[in-house]
Parts: sequence; C-alpha cells; structure tokens
Amino acid sequence: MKITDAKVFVGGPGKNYVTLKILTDQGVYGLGDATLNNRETLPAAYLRDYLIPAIIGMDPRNSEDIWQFLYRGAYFRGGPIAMAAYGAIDMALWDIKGKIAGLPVHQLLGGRSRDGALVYAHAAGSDLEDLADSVAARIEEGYRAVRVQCGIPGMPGAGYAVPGTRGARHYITDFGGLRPSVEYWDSGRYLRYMPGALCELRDRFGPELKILHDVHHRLMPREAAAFARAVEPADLFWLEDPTPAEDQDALRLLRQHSTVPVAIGEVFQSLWQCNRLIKQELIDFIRVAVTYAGGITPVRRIVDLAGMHHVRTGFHGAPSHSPVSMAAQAHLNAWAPNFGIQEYLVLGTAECDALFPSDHRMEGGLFHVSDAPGLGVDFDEALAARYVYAPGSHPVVRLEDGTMWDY
Ligand code: CS2
Ligand code: MG
Repeated sequence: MKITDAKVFVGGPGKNYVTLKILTDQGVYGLGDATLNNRETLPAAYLRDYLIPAIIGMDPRNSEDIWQFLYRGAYFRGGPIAMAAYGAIDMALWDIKGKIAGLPVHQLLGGRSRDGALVYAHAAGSDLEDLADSVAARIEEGYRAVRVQCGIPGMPGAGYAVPGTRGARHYITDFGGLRPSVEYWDSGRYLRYMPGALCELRDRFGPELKILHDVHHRLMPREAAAFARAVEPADLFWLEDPTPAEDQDALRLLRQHSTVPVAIGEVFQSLWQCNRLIKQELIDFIRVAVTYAGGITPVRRIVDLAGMHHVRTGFHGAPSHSPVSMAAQAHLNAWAPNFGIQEYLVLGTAECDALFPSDHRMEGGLFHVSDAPGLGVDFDEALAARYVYAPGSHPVVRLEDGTMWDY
C-alpha cells in the first residue's frame, strides 16, 4: 500500500481550519487537522512544501515509522508549526489504518473504557451576573462542567476571554486583520476579585457542577500560590495555566500551598515538555492537543506516562480545533484509562457539521464517539471550496502603564 498524494485545505465557517487529506493507491483516504490558531498558513506550507513530497510512496500503514521519520529525521525539529503538521499526517494515517481494518480508532488503541466522555463548555460574562446567566445557559444545554471567565470591576472586558458588555459573546480571534487589539490586565484587581466570584458561583450552582477556571498564564508564582489557596472553597474541578508555561518550577510553590487541581499543557508540543511536570506530579491534568503535540502516536505516550503519575487527561479543545482533531481526541478519550475531561467547543453549527459530516454526538454533557471505521469524520471538499483563508489575530495584553504581559 502506498501514499499517492495529499492535499491541504485552509478555511472553514468562521475559522481557518487546516485540513489534510492523504490519498492512497487503494482508494482509502485519511484526514488530519493541522490548525494552529492565527498561524494557519504556516503548518499548511510546511505540509505542502516539505512533508507531503517526502512521504509520497511510503506505506501509510507504518504510522510509527513515518512519525519517527518526520520527527527524528528533522535536525531542526519540534515547535508548534512542525508538530501541527506531523500531527495532521499522523491523524490521517490512523484514519487510514482504521478504515482498512474496518475498526474505529479507539478499538486500535484498546477499545472503549467508558460510555461517554465528560466535556466542558465555556461560560463568560462581563460581570458576575452576566457570567451566572451564561453558566445557567450551559447547564440548560446539558453540560455538567463549565469553564468560567469573568470581567473584573474596574477592568471589564479585560480579563482573559471575557466580553466587554453584558450578553455579548467573546471571540478570541478578531478577523479584522493581523494587527492585534490590546487588552489590559491588572493582577492585583484580579486577585482581589476573582476568588470571591468563584466562591459565589459555587454557592449559586451547588456542589455538583464542575467549575473550571483559566488564568491563561498571567500570574507570578507567589501570586498563583496565593490565588490557588484563596479559591479552595470554590472546589474547582481545575485551575488552568496559573503561571507562564515556560517556568515549570513555578508550580512547586503553588503545590506547597494548595491542593487545588492544576491543569497545564495546551501550549506544549511534545512528550519532553510534559515529562517533568508529570513525573514530579506537579499537575493533575495534562492539556496537550493531538494537533500541536504531534498526533495520536506521541499523545498516546503522554497519556500512558500521565497514568503512572495520577495525572488525568484534559485535552485542549478550543474552537480553533477542527472536528478532525476533535475526533482523534475523542478516540483517545474513549480509550484512555486515565481520562479526565475534554474541552469541547467545536461541533454543533450547521455549517461545520456539513463540512465535516460525522455521527460523533454530544448528549447530556458527554461526548459519544462514533463506531465508524477510522476517525469517523468525513470532509466535503466541494463545500470546502466556498471558504477562504481570513487573516486574524488574538489580542495582546498590556498592563495599564503599557508594559507587555502574557496573553
Ligand atoms: C484557551 C485557548 O481554550 C483554552 O483553554 O486557553 O482558547 C487559547 O486562548 C487559544 O487556543 C489561543 O489561540
Ligand atoms: Mg486555556
């Protein structure tokens, strides 16, 4: 069996999905997702210009060797662009493997370990009342777990992922062009306000709702430790990215002062970046994505390493992920003995479902993986021709005096 060709499509309904289609001499094809938010043309170019020409003629069934060829074969390797491109190829090869075996990918990994995978949605508000309305709406939709982000008095619309006005929606990507808008941040105001707000939500919604919160890497180690201690009465399911991801030692201080579950890893691109945090048991959830962590092949290894250290999965599932990588993650979620939760924001719009038909379904806050062979998601190429790439950016963050901060 041979890979004969591969095509890359960039675009989608309100998103620049990077979709890879690998074709074979036996008519079976595989799909992959290389979407890297706001940098979409780069993994696409890496695939088209370098990787696709190198894998044509290879046997697509040898997905492990092809992954090693891409990763170890490159002297300058890794980084989010390259890993997203390897990830897309790897997903497509697992899709092909499943289709020729007549089995869904989760069966190739070890089968189903659960009936449905717990997912979480996002709720955000310009203030606490607005946020409470948004949480109530998610519960109404059936979600049992919700990530909550709230405007801070004195800086509405300036927390991470919060709308500027009541009832508005917050979109991370602004398709107005490549020059980012500026949001402001004040750790002092955040630290004074947010613990009380989270406790208030816990009181209002009761003990059963799983509440998650994302700090988006904005606190210093001492502040993060103090914040983690202050939010303990809110009984969070997790506290996400409390400190900048580059400094893994930062978490030690937090761990010494709090038992709040910590989730990290959406910006990690390899097993090596997860290795220390997992082995030293400094985190409770690992947040990698099958796209920019390089595909199912390496993420399966991360999951197994995590399982040895009581770390559960909580894969990244921001809206920038296409239904193809969400399907790849759904198969891992169905199998992983140490599954925790899945961030879930992608399927559901009619346009998206038409472009990527599948019978994966979300019901009662659980994701039910499809039993169709392979990844269980298809791609309508004719429909894809309607969508074009739209340059976008997410905001940058500055302190009130103009100092740059972590987005
Ligand atoms: C976020 C991401 O979903 C999350 O947890 O942290 O949405 C992140 O802001 C985006 O992926 C950035 O592109
Ligand atoms: Mg996050």
